[in-house]
Amino acid sequence: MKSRILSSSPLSSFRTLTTKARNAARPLPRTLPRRPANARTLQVPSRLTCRRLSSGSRAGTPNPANSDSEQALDADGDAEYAPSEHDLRFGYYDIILPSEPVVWGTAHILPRPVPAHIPRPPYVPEHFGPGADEEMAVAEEDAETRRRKLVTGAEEVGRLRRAAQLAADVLKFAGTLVQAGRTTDEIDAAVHELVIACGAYPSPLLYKGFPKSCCTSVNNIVTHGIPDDRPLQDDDIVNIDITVYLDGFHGDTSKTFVVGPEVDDKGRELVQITEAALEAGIAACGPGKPFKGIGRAIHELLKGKDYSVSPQFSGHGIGREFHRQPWILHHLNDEPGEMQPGDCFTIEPAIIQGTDPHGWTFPDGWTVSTENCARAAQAEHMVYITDTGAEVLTRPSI
Ligand SMILES: [Co+2]
Repeated sequence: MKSRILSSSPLSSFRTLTTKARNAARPLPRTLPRRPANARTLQVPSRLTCRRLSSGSRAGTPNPANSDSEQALDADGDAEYAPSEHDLRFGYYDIILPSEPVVWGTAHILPRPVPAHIPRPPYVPEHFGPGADEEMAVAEEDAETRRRKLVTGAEEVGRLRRAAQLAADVLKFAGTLVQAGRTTDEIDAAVHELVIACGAYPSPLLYKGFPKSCCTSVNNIVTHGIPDDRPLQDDDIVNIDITVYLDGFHGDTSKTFVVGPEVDDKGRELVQITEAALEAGIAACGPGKPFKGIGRAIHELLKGKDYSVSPQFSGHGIGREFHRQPWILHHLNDEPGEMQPGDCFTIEPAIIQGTDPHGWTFPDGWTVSTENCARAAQAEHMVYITDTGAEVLTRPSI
């Protein structure tokens, strides 16, 4: 087991205790960001600090205080490190941490341009592109647009279906791009091009300021990872979350991909149980069925297993709005409400290794990691309630 020491930053001692340190430092932003004067101090969640200190005090593990010692390095600059049983609990994988130096927000990331003829959802300004700055305030959806609404009538349902189908097909395409050595930003660029070529708008782009056209969440990232220049590795898992806005409707779906042959059994099992959790949630859907049945079904599936479901993120109603009621909780809950024909919503459980589902948000304001750096996977489909059952709109057609 090798652990590469990257720098003498405050995080380097933590890195030496990860089961597998990153092979390369995350890249610096292309342009120098503005950041607050106190931006040099990264707030590492307390649990990480605890783990770092307690692990370091055990025999056989490196002492964080010595982690920058040259003596620990071999000819390649790698440090030999035998992981403890505690560290192996979640398997072998890279832990994704915020880029260094720490950058607050996403103002330094330029959005890819979208041709003027592509209709934008209402939250996106009519004109944007390179050179746009913070003054390009993004209009937030108001409470009215978040109301629960039904999608009925052949015309509307047809549009909803086409948006969902496009999202599914784009996700499938994105999956074919997942391979070691390719960066998530390259995947984002290809997704962006395809969505536009299909006459649609990539919904995440500038949604509340999100700077990319899809979300890519690697290993310990629970959700909302921002595509970047880190090359995927053979032992990564990566969730790609695609949403498109086509003909006035959003289509939203995601899946976690196993990047290469080096992904360990624990990673593969996590991906499988996440798919199973999504299917369990779908099976609980139908006209007259309670929304809380979705959370119960996922709870039953995970009961007694060493996994937990993130209570931090919910599924959502979808249609002309990206996110609206009903909010779909994936954990055990007692929310009122029943599904009715015309309801369309996502189910998108994020499943986490171990029994601690706490997450923390990176300084970019979007990326959410597990607090203890356990891996997380997510899978998402759009479900449409008909008179007789529940239809999944985001199965790929090709
Ligand atoms: Co969603």
